[in-house]
Amino acid sequence: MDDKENLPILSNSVEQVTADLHRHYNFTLGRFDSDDMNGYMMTALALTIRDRLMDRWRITKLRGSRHNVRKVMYLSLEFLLGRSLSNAILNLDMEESIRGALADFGSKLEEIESDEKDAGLGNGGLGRLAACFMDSCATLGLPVIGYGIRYEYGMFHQSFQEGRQVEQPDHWLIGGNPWEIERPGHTRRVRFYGKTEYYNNDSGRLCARWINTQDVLAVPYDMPIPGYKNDKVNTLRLWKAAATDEFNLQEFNAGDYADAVAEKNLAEQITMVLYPNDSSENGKELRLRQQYFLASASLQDVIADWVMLNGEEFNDFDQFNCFQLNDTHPTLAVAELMRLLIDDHGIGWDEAWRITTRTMAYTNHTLLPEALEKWPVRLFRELLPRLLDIVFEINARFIAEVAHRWPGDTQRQQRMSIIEEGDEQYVRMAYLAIVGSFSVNGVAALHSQLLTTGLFKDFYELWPDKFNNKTNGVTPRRWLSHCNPNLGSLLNEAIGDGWRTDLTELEKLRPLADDTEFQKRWFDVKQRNKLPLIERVKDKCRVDFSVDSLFDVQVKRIHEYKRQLLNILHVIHLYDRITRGDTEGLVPRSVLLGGKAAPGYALAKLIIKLANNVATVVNSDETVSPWLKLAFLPNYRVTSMEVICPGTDLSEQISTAGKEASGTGNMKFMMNGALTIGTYDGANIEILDAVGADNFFLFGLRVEDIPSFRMQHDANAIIAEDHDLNRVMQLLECGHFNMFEPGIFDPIIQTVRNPQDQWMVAADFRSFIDAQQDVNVAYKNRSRWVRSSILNTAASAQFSSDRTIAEYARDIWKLPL
Ligand code: 26W
Repeated sequence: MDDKENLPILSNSVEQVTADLHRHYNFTLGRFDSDDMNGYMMTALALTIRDRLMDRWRITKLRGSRHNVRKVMYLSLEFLLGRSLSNAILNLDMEESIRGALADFGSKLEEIESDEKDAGLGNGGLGRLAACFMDSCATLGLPVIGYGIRYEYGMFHQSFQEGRQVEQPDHWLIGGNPWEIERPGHTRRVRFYGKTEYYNNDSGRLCARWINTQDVLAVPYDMPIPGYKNDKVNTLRLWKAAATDEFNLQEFNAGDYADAVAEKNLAEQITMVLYPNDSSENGKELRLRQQYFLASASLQDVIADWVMLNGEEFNDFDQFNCFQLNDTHPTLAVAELMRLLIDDHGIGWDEAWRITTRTMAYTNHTLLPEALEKWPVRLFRELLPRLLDIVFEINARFIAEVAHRWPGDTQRQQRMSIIEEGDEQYVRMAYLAIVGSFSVNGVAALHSQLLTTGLFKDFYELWPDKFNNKTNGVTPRRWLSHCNPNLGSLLNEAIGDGWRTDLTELEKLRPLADDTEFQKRWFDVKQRNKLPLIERVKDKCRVDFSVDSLFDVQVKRIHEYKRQLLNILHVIHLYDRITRGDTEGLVPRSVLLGGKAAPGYALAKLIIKLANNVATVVNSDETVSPWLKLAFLPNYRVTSMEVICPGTDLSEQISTAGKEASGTGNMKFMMNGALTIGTYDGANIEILDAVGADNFFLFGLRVEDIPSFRMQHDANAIIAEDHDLNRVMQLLECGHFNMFEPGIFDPIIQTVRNPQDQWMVAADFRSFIDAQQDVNVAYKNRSRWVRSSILNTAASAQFSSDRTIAEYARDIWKLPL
């Protein structure tokens, strides 16, 4: 076996790369001329790089599939990969040879890279985190396999019509995906509907089987995940749904051949589209089907490999396998593993439960009650009858355990039950995940603490040792090396290049923070990084940002708790000051917003409309525009952030305290030298601790202040007493930003004035404005600002996903590093 692991790896010489590029362009793709070259060139280049991944991939797989290697499966409904080309070039260290080869075609690497579509198989933070984790696992050489869904349509494309969001389908696979390898030989069969039948097996034991099912095939497509310059390539396996061949035989026989074939669509619908909700569950059956499809196909895949190596001996399955559940979305894996072990492999309940609860681990990503998944029992029973039996049995045994621990406390039993009772019964997915897992983690210190004192308090009392924190991180390869080459070169000159794999090396910047010469070079890099961002904003928004202004940026999904509205109120306040001639102490600012609203979230969409209307008024007023510009960048995605974060001065992380589980954009900005204006929430707290209060603009209520503040204050009184806020509300209420669209912003005005406003917009306004004033003061003192910027990058090491993954490996996965 060993010599197979040392096959020659293809050469990276310019000559060899040029030859491969020609071969793929002319032969693989059948291109004879150079018209319309770029799209094809991108594919040819991807295939040339993929060739070099293949040997490394095969060897990594070979080593990972030996019977004595413990491995982890990262189960996620979302992997927000963005582009792969530039990442692969960086990780394989191929830039020089590729530039050389492309020169032969008269092509530029940057142009070719821009032809690659984003793989937008995720909504936002949770999906992008999964992608950063995959990069870190490969770079740390850990045997971690990603399992997800190959959505035909990813996150929708956003554009604006009269300032309103318009959604268009994202058919990202059109033109082909050069990275994926279809593996039909590993197809699995996933069952739906039907019913449970009980029977006595040969030894007279009562057994269950799931019969009369309607089956769907799961076909895997593998994407290579290269580690950084370490010859490791991990696998992301994405499942596509396909119809079985025995579909609708009756119709076939009745002569309805065409209709029967058309019915294939029903099966194939499962993987057609990513649900674009990132904070509220809409209870659609198709979503439940997606979840089961992923869980079942992935578990069957792992078990098939296990049986091949170990036969029907599952005793130490848990010693070699661990499943990390990315939020509750893949939680059916708990019940599905029970079903596979019991029904298909003849294992008894107790042993199956021991194995399951030692292999599953669950990560929670949100405290918002409306985002907690629960499925109607009625729907569950129809779609997955055998799984529901198992969930009921898990719950019965669990409730017995609770009753044993707290005798007579029936209220607690009801509170903790996996089944929510009421007019309609529901399965509470988070509770199923907790009961079925040996580890439950939150994604930042505050968030993990709020889980144990709030949402999951009862469970924490029962099993304190299950709960732990793993603060999120982001990959420094994409979010520093790749996206900010200007800063990368400066870092290399100043502290050497060890930071690329060991981000703690950035600490070496600290002594340079006061060096005037170094400050000047740092500032120059930031100014240079603003230029491509200025270009993009001009191209997409028709707004001119000045390179000499402060770049103030908030990009993320649009949600009330993230408070884009508070940001807009600040812009209106600045507009009001400037039009009154009160520019004392101001610095010229360019405010950039970006992000998608869930298509069904009316208020979030209205916030986009408001931002666009305010932008039109602000940008067209000649007295205002030297001081203030506002732009809303359409179709914000991974690739946009790669241009945005290097050029940003000020990062807006202004969620209502206790609502943002972690945030990861905050980390990308910090790493690239932006200062944060933020609330005491999520990972902001850890960023503040790392960088120090002098280098962070903290404002707003804290979680513990909110309940008592609510009792004593109401939004209307706050507005009446705050002169500035009062003027802002007047501008909104008199229709200044919607002259020809009377009343359209009333719902927004009502939320700000609502005494029950959950998001505390009016309550935090004054504190926010004051912190923004501190920003102005700080930015005027260039040396002070640049010093802070350097210190932010210097302190960002702990927000590398390499650190996060090392902690998962050590504490949860028990993988040797
Ligand atoms: C069921 C609908 C749905 C879909 C997605 C509900 C909730 C989600 C996600 C949990 C939302 C999400 O992306 N959460 C974000 O996860 C990031 C990674 O941990 C955190 O940094 C963000 O704070 C958190 O909002």
